[in-house]
Amino acid sequence: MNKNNALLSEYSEVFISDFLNNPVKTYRKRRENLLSHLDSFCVFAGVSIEPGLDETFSSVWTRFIQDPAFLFLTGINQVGCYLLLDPLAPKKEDQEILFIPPKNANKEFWLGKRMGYEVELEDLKSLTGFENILPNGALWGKILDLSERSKTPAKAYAFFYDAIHTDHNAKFVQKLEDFLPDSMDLKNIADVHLDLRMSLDEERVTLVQKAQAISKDAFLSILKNMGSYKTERDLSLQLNLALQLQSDGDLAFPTIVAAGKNACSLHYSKKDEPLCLGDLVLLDFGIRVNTQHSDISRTIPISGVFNPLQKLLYNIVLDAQAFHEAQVKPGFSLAELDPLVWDFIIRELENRLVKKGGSYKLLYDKRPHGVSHFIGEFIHEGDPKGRSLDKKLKAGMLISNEPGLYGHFELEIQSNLYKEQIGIRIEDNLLITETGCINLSKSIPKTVSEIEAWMAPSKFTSNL
Ligand SMILES: [Mn+2]
Repeated sequence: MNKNNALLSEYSEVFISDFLNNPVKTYRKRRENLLSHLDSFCVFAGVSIEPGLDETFSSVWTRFIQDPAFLFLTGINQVGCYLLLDPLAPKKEDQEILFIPPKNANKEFWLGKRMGYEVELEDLKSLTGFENILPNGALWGKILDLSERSKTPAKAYAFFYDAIHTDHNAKFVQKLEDFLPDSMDLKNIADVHLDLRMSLDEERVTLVQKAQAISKDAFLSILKNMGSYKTERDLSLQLNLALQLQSDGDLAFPTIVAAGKNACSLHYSKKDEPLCLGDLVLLDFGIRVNTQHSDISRTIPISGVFNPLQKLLYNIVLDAQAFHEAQVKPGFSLAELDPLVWDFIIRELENRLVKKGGSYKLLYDKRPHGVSHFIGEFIHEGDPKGRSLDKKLKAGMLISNEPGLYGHFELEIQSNLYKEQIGIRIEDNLLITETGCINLSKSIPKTVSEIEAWMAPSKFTSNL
C-alpha cells in the first residue's frame, strides 16, 4: 500500500475517490475544465453542518453526503469546506484554493478522522491535489482581496439554484451578496457547471452499471422469495438488505413498497400493510455506488400471476415505456418527450379498454409526474426545481424512463367483471448515445411472462 492509499484509508469517510484510477488527476481536470469557462473568481460552498443539527427529526440518522457540485469538483465529503477558483491568479497554484475547517479533536472522537487545518497539511495537499489549502476562516479575506482586484470585470461567480432559497448554497450566496461591494455583479455558475457534469464519463458509467447489476440481483431475490413476505415492511426490508449488502453506498432514496391501492400515492412511505393476494405491489428502489445511482421501478403481482385486467393495464405502461425509449436521442429535451408518452397512454386506454366496453377514471389531470428526470451525481440530477427539463439531451447523459398509470379501471373479460384501483410504474435508466440511447436496466425482468416465470417457484396457490 503506498503512502497515499494508507492515508486515504484513514480518511475513508472524507474522500469518495476509491473508484477512480487517479483521483487527484480526475478532480483537478474537472476544476480546470470549469476554470476555462470563467473570466472572474468563483466560489463553491460545501454543506455547512452535519446531518441532524438543523431539521433534527428529519435527518438525524442520515449519513453525511456532500453537496453534489462540491463533491464533483473535489471528491471531499466533509462539512465546512469551500472551493475558490480564480482564473486570473498569476500563479497557477493560486487558481484553485481549498478552504477547510480547523482541526477539531472532539469532533473527530465522535465522527472519525476529518481534514483539519493545518495538521498534516502536506499530506492533505497530495491527497486532494490542491497546492493551496487555507483555513475556512480565511475565505472572506481572500474574497475581499479578489473583489478589490477585480475592477474589470467587476463580477464574481457562485453556485446556487435560482429557485431554492433555503439550502446552504442560498445562505452562502446571501452572505456573499451582503459582503461584496454593490458595484460587483454576482453571477450564477450553475448552468455552466451542470453542463460539464451531466454527461457521464466512462468511469462514472461503470459505477451506474454496477448499481444496475445490484438492483437486478436484489429484484430477482424478491421475485424468487415473494411467497415468504407477509407485509410491505417484510418486502421492503428484504429489498433494502439485498441492495445494501452489495454496495458501500447507501440506498439512492428511501425504497417505495406500495401494495394495492397504496401504489396510487406516488411517494407512499408507510409500508406496514399486509400483502394481499390478487393485488399488485409497486417497488421503486435504487442504490448509490460511490457517487452514482440506479433508480428502478417494477410492479409485480403478489400472487405471482397478473389477472387479465392487470395484465392489460400493465402492458399499456410497458408499451409506453418502449415508445419513450424509441424516441430518446440527442437534441430532444425531457420536457418535449414528456407529453408524447402521456398521450400514448391515454390513446391506448381508449383502444384497449374503452373500445372493449371498459371504463377508467384517472387520479390526476393530464400527467401524474414527469416520465423522466436526469440521474447522475444526484438521484434527481440537474436543477432540483426542474429547469433542467428544458436542456437538450447529449451523449453521456443518464435519464429515467418511468411512465405510470394510477386510477380506477373496470372491464368485463370473458363474463368476469374486473375492477381495480391500481398504481403501476415501470422505470428503467437510459444512457444517451450519439444516435439514441442504451437501456442500462434492460436485463432487469419486466415483461409479464418474465415476471411470472421468475415468481413461479415461490408463488401462492392456496387462495387463487
Ligand atoms: Mn425515478
